[in-house]
Amino acid sequence: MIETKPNEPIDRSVCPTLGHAMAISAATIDPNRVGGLLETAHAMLAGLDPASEIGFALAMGKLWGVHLNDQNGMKFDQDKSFGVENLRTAFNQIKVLMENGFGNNGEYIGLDVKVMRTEKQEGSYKHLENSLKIAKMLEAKVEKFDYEYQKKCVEERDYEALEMYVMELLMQS
Ligand SMILES: [Mn+2]
Repeated sequence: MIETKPNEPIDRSVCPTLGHAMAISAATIDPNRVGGLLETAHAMLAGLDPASEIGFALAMGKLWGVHLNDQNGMKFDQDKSFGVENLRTAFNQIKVLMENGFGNNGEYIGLDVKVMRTEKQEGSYKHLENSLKIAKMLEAKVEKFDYEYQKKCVEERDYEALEMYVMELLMQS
């Protein structure tokens, strides 16, 4: 299982995206034994949308693991709490995972998050609690998502209405 990453262990990588992982898989003697693991921040550091990476690998039958977290721009690999920087992207990741029944066959989702350096000792597990809480809140949002309305918006090419629907879904309690 290849966890793709564009920037480490040195400042460039031969396997930065899930597309690269698929290519390496195809070149092995037993491609069935090779799959990918997508980490949110790693996709963002490659300039990609993590939800699209997840969807791509799912379509290829190659998404074997997921590490959810968040990332503020093109900096070091921050491993921030899931959803705290890019809420809609976090929603899109949960949405595509749920739509494809990820986990139904024993696949797992990890929270690859780390405590902020200056957090006091007593708060040093909050990043885990917060990430799980946000993931569950976004699951509830996906369960409320109106797919019929999405279909109607796409048919009518009313993409602004669809954008606003998603934003209102996320911002309303
Ligand atoms: Mn990871």
